[in-house]
Amino acid sequence: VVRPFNEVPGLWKNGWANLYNFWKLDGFRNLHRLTLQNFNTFGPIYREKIGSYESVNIINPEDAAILFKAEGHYPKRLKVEPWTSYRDYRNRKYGVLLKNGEDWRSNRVILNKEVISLKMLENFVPLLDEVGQDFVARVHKKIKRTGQNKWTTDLSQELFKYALESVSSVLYGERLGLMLDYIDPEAQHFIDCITLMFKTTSPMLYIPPALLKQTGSKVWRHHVEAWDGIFNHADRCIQNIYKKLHQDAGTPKKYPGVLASLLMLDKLSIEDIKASVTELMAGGVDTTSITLLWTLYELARHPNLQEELRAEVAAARAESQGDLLEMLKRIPLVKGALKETLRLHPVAVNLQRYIAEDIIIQNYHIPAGTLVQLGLYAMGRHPKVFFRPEQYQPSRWLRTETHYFRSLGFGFGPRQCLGRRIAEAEMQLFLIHILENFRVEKQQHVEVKSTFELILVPDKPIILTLKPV
Ligand code: HEM
Ligand code: 2DC
Repeated sequence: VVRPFNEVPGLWKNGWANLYNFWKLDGFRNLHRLTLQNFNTFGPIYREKIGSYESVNIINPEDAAILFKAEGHYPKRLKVEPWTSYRDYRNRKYGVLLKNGEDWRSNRVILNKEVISLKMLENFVPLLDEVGQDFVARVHKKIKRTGQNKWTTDLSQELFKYALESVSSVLYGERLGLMLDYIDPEAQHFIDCITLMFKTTSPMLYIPPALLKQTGSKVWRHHVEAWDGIFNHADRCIQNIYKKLHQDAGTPKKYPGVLASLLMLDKLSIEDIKASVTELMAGGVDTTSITLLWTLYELARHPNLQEELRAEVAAARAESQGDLLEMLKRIPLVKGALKETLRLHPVAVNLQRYIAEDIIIQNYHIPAGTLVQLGLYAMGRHPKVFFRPEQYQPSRWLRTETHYFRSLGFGFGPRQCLGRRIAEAEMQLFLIHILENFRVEKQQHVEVKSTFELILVPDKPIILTLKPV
């Protein structure tokens, strides 16, 4: 017999007391570990209330399947209030990230064709490959300058620039020039603003921003400054393309980028286009760069695996005879490595939906409208879901063991990550170029863990050494 919602285990009766405890445990930075602990305490389903943020949390792939079957026609995630508040405050439109209902769907359908359809990969890959080549050239130059035939560094800043250059080249069809020695201080400021925006979001997740605004809090002020920086720079990039499009009318010969395509298509209002392109630009920096940094870290810790990947890439290069799209079809282990990175170091600690209909999970009745969260970080490390979860093993994704609702790093269904194809191609091409050119080594034995800053980021700098192969 099905048990009622009120019997779901967990701490959900006193949200404000829970918020206080959460704060004492430094929960703002440990959300992923606290979630793991909660699953250990309460089992595969628990109910939670922190401040005014109420949720049901699940961990099993089979339960994830039930959740996503109940997401309805207009899948809705947790509303990240600091983000919507900023837009309301500055009178800016929501893009696809923050829209809901029919407004979201109609925008998303049009954006899907230009951003996530497989057809567009043909256009994106040559642009992204060029950025990858420039990254490699830049590293070779750095290595020369050290005079030691190697370069030891914290690559995160370089990867931020690589990611911004990549996503910009796809969005605008032209290069920003971030792989050069001199970089535009405005672009650097944009990068810093994104990091600050994420960092200032997490402390406000559980406290209504209206409250923070009233108290004139420092976090809210910094959050506003960060988004201002993001929007100002994106506005300039967008204006620049908009003007050019008017100057040289007529149909362009080569692919003009996502923004120009959307403008020419003329199906979304300019304000809607601007809002979503800004989100794509901002969403495309820390996500892929940090995933790549974790991947390099894992490759440095597993030299044999690194050689295996290098061999796969070499074979794929030879067999595809210059056809990059063909080459990307021949690197299953590289793709497995990226899945493995997202399993152990997911960008998003959880996926969540307000369910559209009643469901039964773990024999508990959960009413429509409830916020249900799948603990992605917890699932990736659960021994009942993944055999020897602590081991970084890209080959597990090639084997026949079930992958059913286990590879969810980009979310699921019509509301999944809009930047997924860009992110995947960008990361695969990066790894191809790195593996063809450098051996990646780590310095000493340092164990790096994750910190929650809305997305999961390394808790200390990752120092790596690159040597020409
Ligand atoms: C949404 C992960 C890169 C733009 C999401 C979601 C996840 C995610 C988990 C929520 C999906 C859901 O609720 O089902 C990632 C990961 C990335 C990545 C792991 C890289 C490793 C990117 C990039 C862009 C981007 C490069 C932009 C080019 C977006 C946008 C949404 C989104 C706009 C909101 C889509 C909507 O609400 O309709 N991403 N992302 N992401 N991501 Fe990404
Ligand atoms: C963070 O409890 C933890 O892709 C919260 O590219 C629930 C939550 C809600 C929304 C998630 C967020 C978490 C993590 C970061 C995500 C975000 C939705 C989109 C965003 C997953 C899991 C991200 C990084 C986007 C960011 C786009 C940019 C314009 C801000």
